[in-house]
Amino acid sequence: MWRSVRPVVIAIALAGLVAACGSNDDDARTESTERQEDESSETRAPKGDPRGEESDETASPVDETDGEADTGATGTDVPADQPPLVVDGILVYDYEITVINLTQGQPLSPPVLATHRADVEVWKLASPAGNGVIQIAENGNPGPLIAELTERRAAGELTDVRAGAAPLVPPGSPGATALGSGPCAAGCADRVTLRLYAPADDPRLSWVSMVVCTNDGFTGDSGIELPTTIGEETVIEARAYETSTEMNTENLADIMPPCQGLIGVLSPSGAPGIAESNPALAETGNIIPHRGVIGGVELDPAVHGWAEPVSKIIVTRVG
Ligand SMILES: [Ca+2]
Ligand SMILES: [Ca+2]
Repeated sequence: MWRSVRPVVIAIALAGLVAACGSNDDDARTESTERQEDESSETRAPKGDPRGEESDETASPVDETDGEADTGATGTDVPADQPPLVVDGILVYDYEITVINLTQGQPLSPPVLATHRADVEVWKLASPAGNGVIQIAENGNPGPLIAELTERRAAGELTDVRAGAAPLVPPGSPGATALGSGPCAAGCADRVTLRLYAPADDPRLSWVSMVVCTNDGFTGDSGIELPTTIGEETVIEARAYETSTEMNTENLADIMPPCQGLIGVLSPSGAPGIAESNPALAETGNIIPHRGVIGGVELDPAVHGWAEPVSKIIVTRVG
């Protein structure tokens, strides 16, 4: 059900996802990148978007001496004389970003991405996580973070906000094949490609995705630099972290339900799992490198464990 980038829909859909094991929602599958592009375009850059209905003739004047948007077009089909992209009065670059799950036994929740300037922060290692990041790390729920980032974007703090629509699952896992119902009814992929604008002046990306078969694990990047050369493919790997807000019980009863079906390891007790924070399991701490799956309870290090990195993104500036 992680199929729309619209926050409200996602929040509602996630609740449905929990119960989706028994549903017959034929439409609940990972849709194509094309569909994600179509749907997500509703939420982005409504004004002055050169790719939108308004032409770039409405764009603000650009300091050509500082801009790189119309230069350096080597090894790409972007014309060298392409006009600068200006969104909401800011010179931007256009990026294609593919997020890939590198694990063998962990689904990743639909990733949430935001682009921004270097002085903006979405999350930070060794600092407490905000509620939006916590809701992803504990419950795989992207809605609160999308809402938070969308609000910050409206205030001019962020340049673009995008989200995947389905879990990213290891190739060959049950989630990658037809499950008949749930978020991967027709099979999920290990990757998703999204398009984002980023500020041309020191473009940065932050993103977050839950490592689903954990208590409060996630992967992503915080304020990484994006490449500025058009057409050049850049690969950036990411490790697993935890928000230190939920104890690592490694009990499937405490872990969000899609974990079991997507990976194919069911709770011995038949517990469905839970996609809400449990106060009894709360802990207080900072974002730290994830301590990994220890084993001895219900998560199996041989199945759910991982080697770092757990994810990577492939970034290409396309305009
Ligand atoms: Ca949890
Ligand atoms: Ca923890």
